[in-house]
Amino acid sequence: MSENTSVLTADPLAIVRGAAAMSEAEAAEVKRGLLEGYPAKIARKREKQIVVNSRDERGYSPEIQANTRTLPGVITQRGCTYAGCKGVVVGPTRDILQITHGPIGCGFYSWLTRRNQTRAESPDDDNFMPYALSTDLQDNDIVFGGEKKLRKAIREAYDIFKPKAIAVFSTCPVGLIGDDVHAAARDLSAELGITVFAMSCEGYKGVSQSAGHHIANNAVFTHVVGKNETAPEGEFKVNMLGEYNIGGDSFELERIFEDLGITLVTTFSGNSTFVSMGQAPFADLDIVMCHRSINYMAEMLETKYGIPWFKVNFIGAGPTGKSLRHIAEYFGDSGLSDRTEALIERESAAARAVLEEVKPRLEGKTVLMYVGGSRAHHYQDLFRELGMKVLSAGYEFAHRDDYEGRKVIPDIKIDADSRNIEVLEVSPEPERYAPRRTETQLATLRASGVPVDDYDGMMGEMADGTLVIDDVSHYETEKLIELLKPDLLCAGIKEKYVVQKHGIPLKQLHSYDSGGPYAGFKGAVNFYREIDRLVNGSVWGKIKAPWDLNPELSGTYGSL
Ligand code: CFM
Repeated sequence: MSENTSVLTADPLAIVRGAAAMSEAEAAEVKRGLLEGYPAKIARKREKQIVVNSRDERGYSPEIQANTRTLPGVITQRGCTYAGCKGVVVGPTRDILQITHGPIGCGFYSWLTRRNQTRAESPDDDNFMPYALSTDLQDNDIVFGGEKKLRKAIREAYDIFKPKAIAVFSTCPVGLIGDDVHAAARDLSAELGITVFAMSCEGYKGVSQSAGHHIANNAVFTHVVGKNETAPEGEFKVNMLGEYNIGGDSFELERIFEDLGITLVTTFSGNSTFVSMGQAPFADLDIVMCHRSINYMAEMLETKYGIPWFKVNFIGAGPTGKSLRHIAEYFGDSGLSDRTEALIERESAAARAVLEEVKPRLEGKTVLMYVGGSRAHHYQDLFRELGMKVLSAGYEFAHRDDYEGRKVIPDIKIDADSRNIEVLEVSPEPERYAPRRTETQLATLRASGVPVDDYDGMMGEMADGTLVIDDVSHYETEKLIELLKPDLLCAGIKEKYVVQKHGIPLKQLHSYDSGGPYAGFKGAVNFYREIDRLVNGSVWGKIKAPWDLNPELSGTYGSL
């Protein structure tokens, strides 16, 4: 069966991955085209980060270089460590009051820009998400120190909001001037009688936002997880890790879990609270959506409390069904399994009906996807459902394991930049450690295809001949458009308008533009319709790029 099998003869939601639209030789030609515009030194480095996928008989992909510094002068789409810590992992939790210790710009630009939604449940349920609190450091503070100002800010914030917890985020200058944010947090925690914790997540701390994820995982695990002793009710208790409720994705998944009788103890951290994260050790299973940002938490929860985890993907109707079946299999309850099958059948029918309508208009169209650290993978099956071909995909800041699978973790070289980020020493907690499944039970689950404690990475699921690109640069994006002439590009706001000026639609897979949810069955239907509208819109052929109308400025490299 090929990927292009008609909707009339095969189930479009069956997960069948077919051949690539390019041969390996054609992909290698594109790679050469990308590198030839660079000075030799830069081309040598980029060469290791641009890989033609070609799996061996075990399904192993070639090695890709990832999580290394972007070269000076290359325009990257990456973000900073503060962004990964504040904006991504801790940010979506509505009842932790968050203070940015730094100049006002860092707080301002992380203020409601990620579309992570939340829903307070009652008038007593704190929701601080609309606020942006900053110490607004000035030149004077940089010279004489900002710690006093931070202490004052924490007290003032407490007096106004009376929160249960306060988190403090360090920006670049804080690390440079040496403010002891942790001492301030400790003292204020004792003084105010609430949880106050600080993170040394200065923007430059790592090579990208990925370092900020790790720092946030450590802080939340240390200061929040396990701090709420009230056990949640429920038969099938699950934590969902790495789902941040962009465009309402978590709301859609919460609806499905509720329908199935699955208790979501907490999410890290879409639509989450300090209160629910504190209950995480009561769950019997951790499901991991975004491996890159939260795999540290999954491992620590397993080591300390004995909760197994596995990777899920709720993007696409097929993957959603598969992930739900894995959860049902883990719990091994016939009632839950029956409810799961009934829900899949019901909701897949609606997805198939929409596919029958839109697929003939999209079949065979091509897409390039360069997103973050997990979505470039998650969206591939959704495009396959539409009959579209992913020619090339890549992450901005993922690590080799997100590309090649966790099996390569022992081979990853730890460089100075990674050594900068603390790895917490975690051991089983004597009172609370209880392995939820025996080794034999876990082995049985693995044998039936549940990826317990594992993630296979993006490349293993991509066809041979697809071009995998780490930390794609602005120059390369334009060159890829010239060489591959895709029908659609998926990336973020930094790329959006340049790509559209080329007459090619761009769907933002970070913020979802103004759309979503795209997770779950209903989300998949939203995405099918959105992509149909975008790709088949008549406006694109009418666009004339400004650089086609006016001569462009040209320049040469000063040195090679
Ligand atoms: Fe995980 Fe994310 Fe992503 Fe990410 Fe992000 Fe995001 Fe992303 Mo933008 S946590 S790695 S740091 S799935 S903000 S919700 S869309 S780059 S692919």
